[in-house]
Amino acid sequence: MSRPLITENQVREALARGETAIHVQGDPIITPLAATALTDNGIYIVKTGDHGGFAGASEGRGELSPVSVKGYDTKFLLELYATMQRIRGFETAVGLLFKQQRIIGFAHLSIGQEAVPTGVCAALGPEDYLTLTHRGHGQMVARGARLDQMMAELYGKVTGNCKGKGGSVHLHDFQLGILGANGIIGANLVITSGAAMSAKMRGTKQVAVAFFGDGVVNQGAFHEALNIASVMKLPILFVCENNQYAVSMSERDATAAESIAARGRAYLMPGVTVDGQNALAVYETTKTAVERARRGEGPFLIECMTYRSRGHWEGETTELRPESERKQWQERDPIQRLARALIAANPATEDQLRRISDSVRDEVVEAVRFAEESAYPPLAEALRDVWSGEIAITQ
Ligand SMILES: Cc1ncc(C[n+]2csc(CCOP(=O)(O)OP(=O)(O)O)c2C)c(N)n1
Ligand SMILES: [Mg+2]
Repeated sequence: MSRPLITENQVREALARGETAIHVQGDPIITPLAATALTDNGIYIVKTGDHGGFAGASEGRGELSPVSVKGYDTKFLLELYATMQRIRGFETAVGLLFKQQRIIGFAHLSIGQEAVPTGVCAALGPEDYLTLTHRGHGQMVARGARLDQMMAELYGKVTGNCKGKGGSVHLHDFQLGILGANGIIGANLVITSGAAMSAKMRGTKQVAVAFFGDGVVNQGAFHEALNIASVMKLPILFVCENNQYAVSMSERDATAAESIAARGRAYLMPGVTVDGQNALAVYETTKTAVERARRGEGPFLIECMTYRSRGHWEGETTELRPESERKQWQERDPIQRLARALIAANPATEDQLRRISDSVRDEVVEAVRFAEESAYPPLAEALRDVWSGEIAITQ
């Protein structure tokens, strides 16, 4: 097959149509003038063959895929819907409680990104491992963690996951295989490689999943983790929640790559971009990646295109992202998209969906009550379970 040619004219035409990518089949020849125009205007070349072939994969970055509920069990679909609502309900409450200073410290919310952890966790088995980011509430909830324990941790109460001493960025649940959220971005990737290596050595068929943000992919830890995973064919899934910003730095301005998925392919593993506002697309790709890893065929990188609707952290007062962009992504709300598909194809009624949201609201209210009524850890416990020498504490 002859290689496609990309000329400067094609780039100008794509630009005039307001497109951000040119799709080609195979490996293109790019003329020097076209190369300059691509770089100057931030237009990507997307090789369709690279992305195709995997369930759920989308052709370009930021493009929506149809939310098609046909062929799925209704119970499964309603579970996905309930999980996304549970994440949204929990985090909406956290945002309010933060404003009221009931919760202090840091809280990074993932409102708008719920389809990613929901789709990923639906494809995992109970024995699998996960490591989470600083924006990890959704990942905890999607895995089935207790809302009351999480809320208590955010309140700094003794009934929390870290006995009130870790807060939002140190959530974990070993019984659910959640090896921990991590405040050091990128650090969880190498920990996940270790977990996957252990599973491989023990022959357990477990898979380890590392969630990470787009802000991680230019760090050494990212490259170390991908390289060793590929060299040793580790059963690991690298799941990028590409919400397009690291604090206020746009991913396009920070990363010299056609896509983050391409970084996976550079390390000789499949790298696929998925519509991260579609829980079913995320689920399908994850399922393929999990099956492949369990067969011993090694790692997989899934780049989920999404957007956070809040600031980097609660308490951030500036908003540097364009209003039009925020509005565009609000219209791609993953919960609304699934709700519309469920109602249109008829496996659920509006009433049924409302009952689910009501019951989630009750769960969140109960979690807040639990946290409010729990005690703070006693002073004598302050240095227990933490990295410290023996120091006597006096009141
Ligand atoms: C090693 C390290 N460098 C810098 C920081 C400060 N920091 C915290 S979150 C963040 C941005 C992370 O962006 P991204 O990975 O895209 O995740 P997102 O916040 O968008 O979910 C930075 C730079 C950190 N926690 N760790
Ligand atoms: Mg980000």
